[in-house]
Amino acid sequence: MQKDIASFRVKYVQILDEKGNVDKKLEPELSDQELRDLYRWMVIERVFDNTALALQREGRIGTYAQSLGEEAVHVGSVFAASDDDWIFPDYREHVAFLMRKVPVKNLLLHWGGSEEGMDLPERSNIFPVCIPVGTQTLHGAGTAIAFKLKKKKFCSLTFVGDASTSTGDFNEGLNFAGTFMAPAVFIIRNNQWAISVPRVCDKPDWGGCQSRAQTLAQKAIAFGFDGVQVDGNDVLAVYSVVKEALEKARKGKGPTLVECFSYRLPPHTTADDPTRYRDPEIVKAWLKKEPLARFKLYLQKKKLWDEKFESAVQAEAKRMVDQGVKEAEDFKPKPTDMFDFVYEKLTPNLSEQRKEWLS
Ligand SMILES: Cc1ncc(C[n+]2csc(CCOP(=O)(O)OP(=O)(O)O)c2C)c(N)n1
Ligand SMILES: [Mg+2]
Repeated sequence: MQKDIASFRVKYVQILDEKGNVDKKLEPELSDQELRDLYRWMVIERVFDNTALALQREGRIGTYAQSLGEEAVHVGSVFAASDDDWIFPDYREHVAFLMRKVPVKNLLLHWGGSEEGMDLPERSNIFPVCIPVGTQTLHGAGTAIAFKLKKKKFCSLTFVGDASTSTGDFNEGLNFAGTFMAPAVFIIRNNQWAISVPRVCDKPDWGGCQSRAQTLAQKAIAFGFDGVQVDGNDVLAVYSVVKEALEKARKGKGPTLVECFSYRLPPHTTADDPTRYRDPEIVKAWLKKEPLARFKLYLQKKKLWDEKFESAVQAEAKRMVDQGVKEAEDFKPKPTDMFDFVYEKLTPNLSEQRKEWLS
């Protein structure tokens, strides 16, 4: 006897197309102020990103990972969360920190190599930048399980890249979240690259790619919960899907995996040269789909955007970022910190180096 015993479908959601046309049936109920705020945060991230890139080029911070083109994923998701929900970022969601009232100074200290930057303000409810790929999934899943055990109505919101979905930690985290029906939402920033490794396998019989799975959203099915793919360059779609996932989680209906389909426009980091492994024509085509331009067209059609608004938002972003640059550069870390906060007890050679430094 033979029969099908399981089948599944994966939904794709887009609300705003590339020309800024909206699908009226799916348009979220957001006030004019909230819509303008979504745009404002995306501009702030872009201004921060351009400034951080310039600082890196001038040797004023270290290696930096740009967020250009992924703003809708970051802003749409965090905007959908309540302030009590905890955020578990990886390393590209700069604006998530700013939306949680972490000063620009902190981010620049972190990217400048001073861990004081990740000493985050009370009540920001966001974990520090996570460089080890995928490990934050465990923190997000564990925290959601803790919220459930403590009968709190809070959720966790975890960001991972497409590469994270191949790690053991990601799969273990999702499995635990599923078994405990944890109030957890996992956001995959599928920017289609993991440094030089493409997301999709285009060779019939050999690796060199992230996963042969048709979508990354479908990975949720294996753990017994929903996976949705969203146009990651459409801030309204990201917001709506994440909002619904958080409401579902808060009602005790378990986790959701949201795959945001976007594209990494810049190099992986300032230490990467993508011209060695990808076609610049494809990058150009994706640049036309970037999230700010599309959302601006939508706001224009709703008469919520004009030059005056743009200038005010740009000026606010510049003020905020410039102040952060000044504060970060005024901060003078103690060089001895590199000895004092790595090991509990200094090894003999480090002890010697510390003495040498001080002499
Ligand atoms: C556990 C672990 N293995 C390897 C690395 C090296 N590494 C840094 S970023 C990266 C690729 C990440 O790609 P993705 O998750 O798609 O995020 P993206 O950089 O594209 O935003 C790798 C392999 C790491 N940081 N952590
Ligand atoms: Mg990636």
